[in-house]
Amino acid sequence: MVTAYIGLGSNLEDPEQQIRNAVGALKTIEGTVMFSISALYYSRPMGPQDQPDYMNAVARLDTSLSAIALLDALQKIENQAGRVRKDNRWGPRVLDLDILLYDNNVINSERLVVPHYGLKEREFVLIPLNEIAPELCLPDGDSIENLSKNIPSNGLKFHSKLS
Ligand code: PH2
Ligand code: MG
Ligand code: MG
Repeated sequence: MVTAYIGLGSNLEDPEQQIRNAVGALKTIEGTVMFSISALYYSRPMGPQDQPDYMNAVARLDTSLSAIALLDALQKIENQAGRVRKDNRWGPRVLDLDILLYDNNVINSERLVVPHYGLKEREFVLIPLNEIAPELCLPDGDSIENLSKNIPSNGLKFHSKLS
């Protein structure tokens, strides 16, 4: 089994419900158990500002799937939520499920880059990740606790617990 951390995000079509539905869907991925899930957090959009605020969370999955098989499963859940893939980098989306970490693996393939390239700069990833895995270190040795302590605040707000 591998431990993977997944970033969840939504800013369209009832984001809180989207994240709750996605959590339910993550639990049904074959060969995978959800070990933990952070609280829900509101965050201001990173990127274009003319889009709604986001709801974000981070989940820990323990999985026997390869990284690419896990990516396929996550994209299937995004598609089932009605996600339309267009060329809108950092634009609004119904559901975004990103592989943040896959054990200590470093992956640089065309479809998948792990650790997620934005992990260290994103308050809406580091704070929920630190909530569920404060002892975690990245493959390069940086500690999540230190990174989350030092991340500039961009108004991330606790919304509610999920379970
Ligand atoms: N995701 C994006 C772009 N901007 N901003 C916030 N606050 N949260 C996100 O999850 C997010 C974003 C594209 O994936
Ligand atoms: Mg993303
Ligand atoms: Mg994504």
